[in-house]
Amino acid sequence: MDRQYEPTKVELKWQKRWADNDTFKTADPSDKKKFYCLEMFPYPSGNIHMGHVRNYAIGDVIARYKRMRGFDVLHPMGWDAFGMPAENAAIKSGSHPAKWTYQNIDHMKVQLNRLGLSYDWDRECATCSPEYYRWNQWFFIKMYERGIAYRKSSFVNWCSSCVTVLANEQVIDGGCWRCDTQVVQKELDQWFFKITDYTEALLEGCDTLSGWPDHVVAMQKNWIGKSDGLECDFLLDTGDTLRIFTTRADTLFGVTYMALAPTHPLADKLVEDKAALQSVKELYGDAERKVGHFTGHYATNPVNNEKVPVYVANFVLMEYGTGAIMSVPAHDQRDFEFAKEYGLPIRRVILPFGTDEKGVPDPMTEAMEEYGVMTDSDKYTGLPCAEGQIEVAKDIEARGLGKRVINYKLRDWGISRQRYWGTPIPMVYCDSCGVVPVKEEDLPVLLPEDIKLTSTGDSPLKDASFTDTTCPKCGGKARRETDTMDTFVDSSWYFLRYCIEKGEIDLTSEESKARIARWMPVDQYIGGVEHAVLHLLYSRFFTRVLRDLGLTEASEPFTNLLTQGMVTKETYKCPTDGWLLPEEADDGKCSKCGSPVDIGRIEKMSKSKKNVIDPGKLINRYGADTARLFSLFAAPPERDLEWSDSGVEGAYKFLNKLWNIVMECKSFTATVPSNYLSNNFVSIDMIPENSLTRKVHQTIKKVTKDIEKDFHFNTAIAAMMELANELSSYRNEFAHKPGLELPDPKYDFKLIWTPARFALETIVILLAPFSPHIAEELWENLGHKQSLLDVKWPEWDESKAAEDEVELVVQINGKVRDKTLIPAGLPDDEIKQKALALDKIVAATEGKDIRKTFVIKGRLVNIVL
Ligand code: ANZ
Ligand code: ZN
Repeated sequence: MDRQYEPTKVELKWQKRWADNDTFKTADPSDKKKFYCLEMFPYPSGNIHMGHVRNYAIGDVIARYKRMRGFDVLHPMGWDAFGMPAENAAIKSGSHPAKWTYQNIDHMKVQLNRLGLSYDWDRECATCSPEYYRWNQWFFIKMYERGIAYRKSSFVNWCSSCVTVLANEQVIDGGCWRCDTQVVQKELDQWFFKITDYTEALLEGCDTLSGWPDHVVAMQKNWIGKSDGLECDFLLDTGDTLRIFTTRADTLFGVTYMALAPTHPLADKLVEDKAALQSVKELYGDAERKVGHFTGHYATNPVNNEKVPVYVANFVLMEYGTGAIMSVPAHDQRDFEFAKEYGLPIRRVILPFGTDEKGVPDPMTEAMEEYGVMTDSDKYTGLPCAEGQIEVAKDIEARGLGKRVINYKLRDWGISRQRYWGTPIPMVYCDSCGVVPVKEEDLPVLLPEDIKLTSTGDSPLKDASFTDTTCPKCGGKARRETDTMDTFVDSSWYFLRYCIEKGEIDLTSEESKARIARWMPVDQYIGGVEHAVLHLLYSRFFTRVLRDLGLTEASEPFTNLLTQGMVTKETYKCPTDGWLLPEEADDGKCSKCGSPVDIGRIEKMSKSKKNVIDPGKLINRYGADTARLFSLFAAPPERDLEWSDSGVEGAYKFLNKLWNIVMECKSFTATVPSNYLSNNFVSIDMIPENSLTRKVHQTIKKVTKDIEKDFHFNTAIAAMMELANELSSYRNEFAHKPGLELPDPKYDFKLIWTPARFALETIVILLAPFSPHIAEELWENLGHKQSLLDVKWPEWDESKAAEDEVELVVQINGKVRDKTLIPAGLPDDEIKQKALALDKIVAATEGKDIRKTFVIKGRLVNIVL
């Protein structure tokens, strides 16, 4: 190949070679140790973006590295292919969602391959294919048989523009996450998965997730939301009892009103003004606005017999606790805001630890939610909250007015969607038999292809050609369910699908189970933190359900989780014209209106903010190896990565430099013994030791440890860059000088060039997981035939990595006074002696009292006078 580094040429050559040789095919079955490396699969929107590049580059380094470490690696990729955008695009363009989706898949697959990602495409799956969603349906029926899938009428978040139900997290500031339309509550018959059967198991499982980031585990726990509390009865003036749930029994003396969910069974009875009740219902669960309505009735507080007014309020949820609360505005912020709005009294019953009444602000400006000491609470006054809670709860229990209970925030998973492009729910409604599941042998229930989508959004599945069917039980006339499944169902088990090659599969066969048993759980999962709650929780739930169905032995799907940060970039914003492209903000002025532009706010890359970089353009200009290297070098994986043109240039320069050194040195170093020619053909001990070999050992150590410890690729790459620098000064030092001809005959050839060869080969191997194409090309140029993926990862020798001498810095009272070289690895007291014996130090300390001497990491002595 040419002297000049031409990334495109090199990359296409190796991509073809890898494909021709089936290099990334999973070794399966085999008895080596397995490593399952998985990145979250993309929605096939049409083009990959920089977030994908980053996510998949990280995964690819791990997959390649593990393979070089001797593991059988499973590294698959597929498509999260059902969902709304396909439908919307199809409505716009008049084509079919399937066509749109499969075209996008084809295109994105080319883009992913252009990055040189080591996927075994024999495991590819698209969730919209019947062979895939058939299993969604099969799981559904099994879950229905076990009571885990069930139907109930419930209020749902409804977006009238997308014509669909939204999950709570898809409602942002009261609007739809996709189109911002105001979300309303609508009552519908819906299918649910009873994830609450697994609440405790999912919570306990959190404690086994030691390979997950702490904050993600915390988010899982918070979502499950276990709380210990008290259910307590209040007597109403109507004679009914109102049971409430509280986690703060210690605040019972501070109750100034009661509140019911508008959908509470008593609400209809208590509220006369139905229109008022309806208007509270309409804002049910709205986090922004707290509204309510006085029922005209009173309740009696069991601890002090006080009569307090009863309200219906939109912030009280029917799905949690008992659907009714006692309100303590002094100590609950929601209650506080509501009390202010409706002019209700606020009564403090908790004081901060260590203060008395005079020390706290009065009137209160916000609720005091922290624990403290009970006050104004009869015989409990003076008790700390935690203790008081138990005492009050015990007494209420003893009086038969309630019981201590545990509550969870986790709700059952509503999976019905009133959309076309999803998995049909395999159920049939028969007038005589009721709700009947489709027979297993009739699966899959195919999504009809020949349909018309309209922007009015009514599902085309409502058409008779789909709905009319016969009852699986009695054979009579029946109707099919027209809802499709939430696409989170698809992504809750795709990692099991990959354990088996693509095509029609039978997950229940012994062969399939053996494959799943071999590969599960996923050893390393990598994806965006935006999926930290639902996708991961649903996957954990599904894995347990499938375990209970006997398909897998795993309870937890993902042993280790890496959540990578966002890719961000500077933005330009004009006060009148909004976000601008960089070229529209030249010299700080908006090219449209001339106003000064707000330059530099760093935002997540997004089309709407006009700060995206197209990976395709980046690759065309610099190559995939540079794109990968930059996105791995610019920040540690879990942190946000800020785009920088100079960072990309830097990565490109490094690859060029390495290319040039290898091309220059390959011929004359070819005659020296190689450590790697055929995997440790020459023993490492035969390499003469000098400063360069030491640097090589140090680099192997640093790169390996950085990869192993939290995947700190950025510092690993920095170490390789240092080695490249050292290698190039070494070359210059021993070159025949004028014109830098290599090598200078006056030096012992073997002694000088064997270490150089060792360094060249090592750096190329170390680079292989990061920038694999250039690494393979250089490796081949160094005379090797084997793909780097099958070369063993190098080992370092601790003694050869040790510095002979280190520089010791000596400080007096924090100021540097002297420096000296000392042998590496001296014990601290010898280092102290050496420091104190230095002339300058002797002079500076003479006649003074040395109070303390510290030795820090064998490199720094601080003397305190
Ligand atoms: C009185 C009280 C006083 C409360 C106080 C809190 C602080 P967690 O911890 O999240 O479980 N609550 C109970 N049921 C509710 C429902 N259906 N809808 C809305 N809010 C409800 O929250 C439990 C607390 O949330 C309960 O304790 C109750 O308010 C409220 F100083 O009762 B608390
Ligand atoms: Zn029937």
